[in-house]
Amino acid sequence: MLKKTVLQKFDKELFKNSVIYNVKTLYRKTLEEATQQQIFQAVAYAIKDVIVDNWMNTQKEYAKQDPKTVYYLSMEFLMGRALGNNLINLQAYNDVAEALEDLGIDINLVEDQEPDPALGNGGLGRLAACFLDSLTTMGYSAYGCGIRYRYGMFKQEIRDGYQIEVPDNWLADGNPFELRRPEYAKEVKFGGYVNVYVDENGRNNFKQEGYQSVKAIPYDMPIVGYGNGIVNTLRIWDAEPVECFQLESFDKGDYQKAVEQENLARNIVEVLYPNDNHYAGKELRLKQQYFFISASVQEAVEKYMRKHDDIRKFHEKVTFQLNDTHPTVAIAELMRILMDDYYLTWDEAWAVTTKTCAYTNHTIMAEALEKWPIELFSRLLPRIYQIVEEINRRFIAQVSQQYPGDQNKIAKMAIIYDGQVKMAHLAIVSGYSVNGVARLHTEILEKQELRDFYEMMPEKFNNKTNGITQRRFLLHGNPLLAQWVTDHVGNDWITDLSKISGLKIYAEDEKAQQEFMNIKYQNKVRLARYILEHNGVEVDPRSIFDVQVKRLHEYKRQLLNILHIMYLYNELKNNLQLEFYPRTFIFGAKAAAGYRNAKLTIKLINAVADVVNNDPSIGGKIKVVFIEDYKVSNAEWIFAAADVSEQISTASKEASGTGNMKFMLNGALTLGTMDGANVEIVEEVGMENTFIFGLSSDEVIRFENYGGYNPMDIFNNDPDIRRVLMQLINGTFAPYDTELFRPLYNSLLNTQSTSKADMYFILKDFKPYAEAQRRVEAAYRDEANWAKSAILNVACSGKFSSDRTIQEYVDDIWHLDKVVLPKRVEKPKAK
Ligand code: 7GP
Repeated sequence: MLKKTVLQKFDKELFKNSVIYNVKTLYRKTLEEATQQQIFQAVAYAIKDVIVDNWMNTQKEYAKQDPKTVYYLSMEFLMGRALGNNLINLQAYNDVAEALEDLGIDINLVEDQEPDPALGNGGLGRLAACFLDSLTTMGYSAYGCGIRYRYGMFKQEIRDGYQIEVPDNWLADGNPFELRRPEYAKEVKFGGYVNVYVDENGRNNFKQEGYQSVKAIPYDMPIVGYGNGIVNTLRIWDAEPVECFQLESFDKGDYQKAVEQENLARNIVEVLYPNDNHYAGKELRLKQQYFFISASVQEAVEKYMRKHDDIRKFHEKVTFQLNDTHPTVAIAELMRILMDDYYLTWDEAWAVTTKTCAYTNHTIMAEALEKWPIELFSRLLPRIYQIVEEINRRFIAQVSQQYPGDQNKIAKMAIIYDGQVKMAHLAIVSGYSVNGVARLHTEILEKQELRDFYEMMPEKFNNKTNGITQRRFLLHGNPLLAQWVTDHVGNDWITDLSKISGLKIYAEDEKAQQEFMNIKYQNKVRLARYILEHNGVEVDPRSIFDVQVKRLHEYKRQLLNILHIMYLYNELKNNLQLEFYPRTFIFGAKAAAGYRNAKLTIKLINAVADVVNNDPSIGGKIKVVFIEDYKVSNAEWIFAAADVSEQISTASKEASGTGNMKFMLNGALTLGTMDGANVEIVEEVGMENTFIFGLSSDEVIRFENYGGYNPMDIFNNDPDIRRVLMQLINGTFAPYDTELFRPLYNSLLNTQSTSKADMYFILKDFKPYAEAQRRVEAAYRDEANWAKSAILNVACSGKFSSDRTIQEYVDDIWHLDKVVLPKRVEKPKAK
């Protein structure tokens, strides 16, 4: 590649030459001959060249300053496309766009060639990606550690209204931004048994024998900080067989083992489990967890020991953040390495481990709690299991001492109980911090879900309300609004979102209101074009864009939304003269492949869309659109175009939500329940600039504790609701199969043997929701007032930057050192 780099002063000609050069050396083509994909690759390599310089420089500076480092351990990193984001953070987006234009290339088309690295399901994985952006922009030393899945989150196609899962071969054209680092490969061992040998010093040596192993190979992806020259690393591990298949093994009688090892390596990183907020208990999933954790922890320890000599002080330079319980085996793996490889005593190893590991909880949904059967856990990870048993034994002794004679405490708090290893308990007992992701969520953890632990160790508990990066979700996703914000308050908001509050004084300014609404309109036109291209549905950008995009889950209540649309349609049909402001209801959601009711809800949305969109009698007043394959890249456009943000989960169930914040930042008004971070959004922007409805979390929890409520009472007494429910089973939306939606009907009304009727209080909240929707319509008719509220939403979104969240993690949990790169002096050029 070309030698001279650094975009600090962007050299347009150099960049153009670099692209042309890359197309030539990579593909033996000229720009005119190259495909769009090849041009994307050439541009990406030109940018990578710049990034790598900054990357090396950053790592050199880290080596010098030796700052404390956080390892963010996560099964998921939902990064989204890198090219545009990297250009934004290099402050080179406009320059590069211009340079490409000179070459006759549209930067949007180039960006559109990049597959979304979808190594995550939803909120938890996207949060990890936002955190890496903030950590780097704020100058903290950080590694993201995860898995390089060959297949990320499946691509969703809608055929005949049904979701079809298509494999996401995101690496098909190669990933130009990554670097393979075979020199840091690690061996990870599975199975076998543990033998104890007494060594010459009289110490017990534990050795895992008869195991199978896999070689973990790291691939590094650069994380570019905004405007500061800092580049951190996302390290994702690929698996390879320890040795190539050798005929030799056959002779040794190890043929079977060689085949098995080869298969293990092939399978382990094959695919991301597509479950959000749900635990499936698959053996391969536990293998994935230990695979990337063992490799990451080994590397963290080795890296530390390359510069320090006392492993007992590991925690002074390193901290591990466990992104939910998925990486919790890190606790036992660190204990193992400290004791078995560095000969620390149990107490010494425990002292280090309990000051290194911290745990974030992301859900209270019971079905998401990880509990591994002992049989499986101990067979796969024999040495790790021994260590967990010992942690458990000591912890139980402690509980018995603190609560003498209270067997119930032990039953509720033990790490190993009922034949299962409870990962959340292990994380809480062995870590120094336990945090929830929004104030309400943390309160529920303390008072309900984790109450016993909170009572025993209150000092560990803390809240860290989630956040999002404004660099991707405003600066990149909504350039028009970003420019408008900058025109009014300057550009400090890009790295300090609290500055966006300067917009407040424009909320009542007529000119500002018009400009704002005009930008929103243009973004709606952009989305309408996308919808026409991808869905073949025409939508009117002058209608209210009412949007619910997130994973499909019963607790998120997309069903409430679509039932309400059915109700509105009935109202309109009853009275075609009804005053009705045209509305476009937009959905986007993937359902876990095995989640029947979720998939059926997608079908229902599409079935309703079919009828409503094609009924000329309602004059296009209601449109329903299901956007196929909701993902980070189209999300950026969707948030920018939304008027109404649907955040309608059953109160107490959504730990935080982060989409709610992205909508707010883009000036959509929240229609929601008092759940998760919605509570804090309302607190920031004021109730009057939101539409809040429904049961409170206390009310929901009270109902749950008293065995639910009876939805039949509502069904019997409310003809509107009854009509909508009957339409689920009388063929209104499925004339060819009247029974199609019966399972949804049953979930609301029938006390099936397995679950309670209407567990998520959809019928209970239905009328309050409809009433809130009427308020939305009335408010939208008053355009000036709507614009005021929308501007205030943008202006009050400062709290929800992930920069704020990260600073709180740093101050209260991690205690990292801030790194500042020395100003680089441009050397005078020799003549
Ligand atoms: C999600 C929560 O559902 C969401 O409310 C929150 O904003 C997000 O984490 C980030 O904290 N949880 C998951 O995605 C998930 O799978 C189970 O949690 C482990």
